[in-house]
Amino acid sequence: MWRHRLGEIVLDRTHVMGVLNVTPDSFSDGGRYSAPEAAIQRALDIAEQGASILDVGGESTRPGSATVPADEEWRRVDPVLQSVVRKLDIPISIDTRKPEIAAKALERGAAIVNDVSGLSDPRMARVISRARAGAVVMHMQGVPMTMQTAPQYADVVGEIRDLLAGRVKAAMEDGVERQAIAIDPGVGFGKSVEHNLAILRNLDPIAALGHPVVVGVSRKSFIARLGGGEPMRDRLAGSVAAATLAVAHGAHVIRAHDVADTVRAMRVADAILASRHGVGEP
Ligand code: HH2
Repeated sequence: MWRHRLGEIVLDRTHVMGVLNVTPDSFSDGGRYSAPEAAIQRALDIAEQGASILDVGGESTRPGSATVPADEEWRRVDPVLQSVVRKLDIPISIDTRKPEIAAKALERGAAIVNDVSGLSDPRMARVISRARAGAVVMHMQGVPMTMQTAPQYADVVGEIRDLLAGRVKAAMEDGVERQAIAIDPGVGFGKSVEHNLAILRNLDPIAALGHPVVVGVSRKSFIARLGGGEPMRDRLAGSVAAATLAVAHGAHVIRAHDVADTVRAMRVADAILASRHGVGEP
């Protein structure tokens, strides 16, 4: 169970978190949903296609990106939050690193804070605890502007696990409830292709921390690096392959752009995993 400001998500199947970037420059859908009407229609489509969470973001964190001033970030996400909050029956997560954006989004009706910096601003955990919101605590090495320059780890999975465990402990000391905290290894955030592969085939120690595990692989550049260098629109198959293996190793929530297809794929993955002790197996 993952508790958030408006209820809870039961982890009896794999959930899909649908991505809505209200940014001019996100790596895969930048500029498509900058107009509020387009963003609002996209939000409704994401819910209709079976997502369990709508993830709204107003700042790109793609490699090489710079931070966006808070007033600009709020100007992007506020119209979407205002219009969709009452129309959706799924919780909204706000994808932000800024406590002031998180606080205002929660006031508007968001239920979860998705922080790719892993609550690195000490004020963020207090914003979450005060609102009794859910949280995604993600691992990132460095900052987006430079994180892909030369990521280094002696033991990538162990270091991610230890950092996440520390951030979770600190958040709980600031009053965030244990059941409200999901964790995310941060695929592609200060990681080489080899680091991403190590995470996806060995997610189990991170899942063993006992929190819901969110994984975002959708359309990321490592998918194209491993495939045939395919453009953004052709990365669904590779994204689903990576998501499926993440689920087999303990992921509970898959963050995805292609919601309908990812939901369908996860139903099949769930059915196979649920039958693990079935016919033909000792
Ligand atoms: N990845 C991105 C953004 N937010 N949040 C979580 N919890 N996990 C992720 O893997 C993750 C995330 C990057 O993808 P996207 O939002 O499509 O791009 P951009 O940062 O350019 O807006």
